[in-house]
Amino acid sequence: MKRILISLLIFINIISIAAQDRNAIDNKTQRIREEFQDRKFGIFLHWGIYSMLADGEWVMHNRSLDRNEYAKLAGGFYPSHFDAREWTKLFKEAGAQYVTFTSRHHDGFSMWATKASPYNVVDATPFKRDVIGELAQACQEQKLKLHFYYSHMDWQRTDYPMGRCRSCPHDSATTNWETYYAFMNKQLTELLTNYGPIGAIWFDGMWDHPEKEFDWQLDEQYALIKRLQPACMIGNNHHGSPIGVEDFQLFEQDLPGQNTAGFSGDQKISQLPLETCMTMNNTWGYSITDRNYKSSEDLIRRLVTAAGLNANFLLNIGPRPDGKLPDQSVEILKHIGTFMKENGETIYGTRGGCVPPQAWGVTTQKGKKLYIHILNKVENGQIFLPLTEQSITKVVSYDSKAKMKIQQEKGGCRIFLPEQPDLVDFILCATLK
Ligand code: FHN
Repeated sequence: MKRILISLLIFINIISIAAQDRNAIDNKTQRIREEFQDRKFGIFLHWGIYSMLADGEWVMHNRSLDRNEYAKLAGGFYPSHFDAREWTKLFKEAGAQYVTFTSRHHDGFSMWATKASPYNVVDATPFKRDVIGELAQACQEQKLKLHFYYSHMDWQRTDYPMGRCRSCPHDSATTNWETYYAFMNKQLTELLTNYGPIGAIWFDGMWDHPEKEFDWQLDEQYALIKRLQPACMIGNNHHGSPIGVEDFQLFEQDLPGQNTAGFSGDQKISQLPLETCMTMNNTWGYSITDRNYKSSEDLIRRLVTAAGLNANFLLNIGPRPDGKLPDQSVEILKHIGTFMKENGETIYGTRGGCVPPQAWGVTTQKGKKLYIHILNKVENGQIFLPLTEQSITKVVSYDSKAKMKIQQEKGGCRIFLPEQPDLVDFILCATLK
């Protein structure tokens, strides 16, 4: 009997240690996700040999280019001005906290020294430098987290099972999911083994096979990522609600809740961290004709609105084929940097405030501090904050610290504003009771 009791106790002990371990993993995942949310602002980079054609990253598909001819571009890729340190210094000064880089886009060209295929920046170009290696080093120096974009779809490989995008077709007899899947996993293993701690893998392209029955074997692939780097988050731009162990939810060209660009589909906003990615102009990869840049003010307001909606803002740049960033992008980054230097406290580490978005703007919150971002013109010199569970004791201008007159009313608090300054974001700081 005594022996049975002892065995039982040992068994219970093992179970509770296992449960503690599971909690420990959960707590760690929670912390990693929160740290990601705290970072708020990242830079997306779409760079590959497509930049040489200066017509966006879809040029191979859009012009139905022959895969073998397109591949020859690699032989001329020599971005003589590429300087990862210069890039990351600029990103840091702009207030970004992480960088998401296209390790391999849909054209199938890899921007690192992969052994899984010779079609890469080291083996197939005269440049011969490991772009990702240099970027990883520069990000570490600037304490910027590095995320990798990775395309599930591939227009170059003849083993990729073609889906909807059929502009660069290959003989379907060569399709081989097993070799293609093994290739992707080999590449992911390299990316997560050779370049230090990686913040996230950002998948894209799964929508090439909209049919539900197409099996991407995501569970196994996601498990591989977590095995190699447990702290690496997984996001997937499949234009749907998060699946499996995905750590964050992505929105393309729209803030959560919007669907102006048509990529949000019917996805519901989940409890996971959210991230909106957006272009500065209309294209992700470098385009020589696309001068349709949003203004810095517009982009700052979008960044702030994303924060108010509890989402990170991932702002894209398409570097030129010579390795420089487009002048317009550099200018925009400088403006954002000035704004973030002065007002970053009201963005970093905050969450969407207890007052939901209003016609005049949004709120962000850190503990008892509620930051009120007035982004639009207020007509009658006052704003109303609907508050049911909390009340406000004091409101000051974030900038001048001048005290605002407030009036408690049924269902919230009214704030009387001074003449609205001509600012991209007029910020007030309220103290919650
Ligand atoms: O096709 C891509 C596109 O080139 C770009 O990478 C964007 C970024 O979100 N995602 C895809 C379209 O959903």
